[in-house]
Amino acid sequence: NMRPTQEHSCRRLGVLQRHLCSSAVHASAVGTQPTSAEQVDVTSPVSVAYQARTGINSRAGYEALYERSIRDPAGFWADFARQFHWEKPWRKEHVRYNFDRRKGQVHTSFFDGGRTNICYNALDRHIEQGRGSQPCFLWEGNDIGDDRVMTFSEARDEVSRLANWLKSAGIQKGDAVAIYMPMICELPIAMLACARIGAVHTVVFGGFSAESLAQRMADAKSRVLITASGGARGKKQVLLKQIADKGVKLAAEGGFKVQRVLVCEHTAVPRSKVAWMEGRDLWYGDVIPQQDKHCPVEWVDSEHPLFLLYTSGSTGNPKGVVHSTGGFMVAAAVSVRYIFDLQPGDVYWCTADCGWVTGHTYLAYGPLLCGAQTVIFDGVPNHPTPARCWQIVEKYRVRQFYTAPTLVRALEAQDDHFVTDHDRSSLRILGTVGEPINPRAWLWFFKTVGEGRCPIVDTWWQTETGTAMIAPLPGAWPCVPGSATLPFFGVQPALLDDKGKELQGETEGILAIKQAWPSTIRTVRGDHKRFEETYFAAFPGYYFTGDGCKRSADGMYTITGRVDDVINVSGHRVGTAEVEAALASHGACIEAAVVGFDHNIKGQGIYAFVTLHDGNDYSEEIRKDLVKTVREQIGAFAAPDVIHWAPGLPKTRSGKIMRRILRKVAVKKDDELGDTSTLADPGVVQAIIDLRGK
Ligand code: 6R9
Repeated sequence: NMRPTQEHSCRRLGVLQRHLCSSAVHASAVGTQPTSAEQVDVTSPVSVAYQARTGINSRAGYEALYERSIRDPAGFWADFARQFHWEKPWRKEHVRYNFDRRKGQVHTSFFDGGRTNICYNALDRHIEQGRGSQPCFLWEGNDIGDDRVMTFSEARDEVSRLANWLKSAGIQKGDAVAIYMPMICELPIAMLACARIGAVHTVVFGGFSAESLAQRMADAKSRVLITASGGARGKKQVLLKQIADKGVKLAAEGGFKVQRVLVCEHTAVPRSKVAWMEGRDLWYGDVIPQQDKHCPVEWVDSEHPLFLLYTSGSTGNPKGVVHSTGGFMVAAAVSVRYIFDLQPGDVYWCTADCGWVTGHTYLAYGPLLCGAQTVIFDGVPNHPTPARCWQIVEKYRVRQFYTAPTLVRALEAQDDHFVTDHDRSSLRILGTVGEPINPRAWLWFFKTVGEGRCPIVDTWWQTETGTAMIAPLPGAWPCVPGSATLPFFGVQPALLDDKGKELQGETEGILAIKQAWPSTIRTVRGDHKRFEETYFAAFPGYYFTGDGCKRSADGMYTITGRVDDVINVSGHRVGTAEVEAALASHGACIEAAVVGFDHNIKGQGIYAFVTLHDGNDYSEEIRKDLVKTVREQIGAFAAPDVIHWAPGLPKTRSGKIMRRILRKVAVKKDDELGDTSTLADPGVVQAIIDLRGK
């Protein structure tokens, strides 16, 4: 029973919060129940400093602002946009959107008519305001003692040199540039260099395979690739350039030529170890320092694309999600300011890799736009010991720490002394993203890491939404384990039944969004039709999220997980179709069906049922080879945890695989298979069960 903690925090926070805490007791009693069996009845304190700074000190205070953001989005967002530099102002009625396909093309635009540059606003603006000598990047390498600090001025100089080189390599406004790098300062620098000249960056996570890289470069048509010699992950070396070379070769075989590869030397992999193609490859260290450190800013329309980021859905190849400049800029800054109470100069650490959307919005752009110091960690949380994260928190005196539930669970599994040996008194706000957080992990994060002092902001959002959509405001109401609580400004959630009827009050349904927010996905690169079909066809008039969600009687939202065939592995989205396609590309495999299952650390794991061609042995060797194929085609994080041999797959008479049955077989719930009479061959289920563990 966790009541004492709650009362304790109420006592510490005084009269005003006593009122808030009692309403939280109410909230957790009637709604926002943890989804898992572990019932945890605790709420975190609200932040008094936050209340003083934002003037929002209650749910009512939030509601007043929220209502305006829904009623008058143009006026609401304009008030925030004014803190940035706009070369040309936006029109008064700058918000336009259509989410209803029946009324014409789906589209969104914010700050229509305005011209700006996000790199200028993230760097130059601070320098002009006298903050040039303040740090913006705090880089922490894989090995202890390997670190680097960069100021806003130094970052702008480096960004400008790289931007000048990109121009000399023929990159123009609107061109795509692929970035495939470890977590070094040059990664956000490369993103900003693209933005400076109006080029569109497409960062490919360093854990993706050569095939995935090739596919993305070809789809984006990026003639230039920025990469590194390699990287270090704990004791392991990653030969990034070698993978990149293969990616460039595969793209060429598919008909797309990458013309220039700019390679940063990473200490983990020295130059001498890197294969080289003269004329195509260039060392960053040879060419960038020669460039002019002044590069004029390219002013772009608010709707000019800022970046492309590929993400997995339930079908087909990954989609290139397109985000635009102005709306993304304003929403990134406002959300990190209000959800993380981020102030200029704050030391803020988001553990995400820049290869994922969280790294874009909340490691790079958001904190820089707010003038904060953003920690860039190039290592792994358990190297040299599981204390590494807390050493970093202590070393830099981190104020906000934002991570994924999977990392919380992995560190929770270690002895607590790894945490408590280090001073965490600098921490003010903790955050999670990427997947539902189970109440037990939440509680450990809250009590052991945050010493019961720090609100935990559980932020729900997606690559497509660009910025956080449902998240607590840490000064307005207490956080509740496992719940993202209330929608951020401008976000109007709706819970639908499977026919698209909007459900009211306390309920559970499919989460959809009713009106455009500034960082709405604008399109899918090269395929607007697919964009409309994926996100706006299921329920006309709504953006379809793919997530299930509950709403409590007092309006709090709790995400319950995907309702489509997307598996969330350690917060990484993996499409079942992609893994199935990779398995089926193996010569021995006829067919595969992939489902997710609950996994202690990763949240979900990947469970694959595989049928082999006649004449192939169901052997350990083929099993290993199949896993290798997935690693090679997608990346190590998508490798199946289990391969279960299946002489046939359970299909309906129309040939549809019944994953419902396979999900039960995967977790050994053979008595919960339900109705199997519609299967073309009901006998196949027992045959699969008989092969479990074989
Ligand atoms: C930002 C990001 C999006 C999917 C999303 C949902 C899951 C994200 C969550 C969460 C529960 C949270 N998700 N945040 N589920 N609680 N706080 O993760 O983007 O990689 O596109 O994944 O992740 O299922 O639909 P992305």
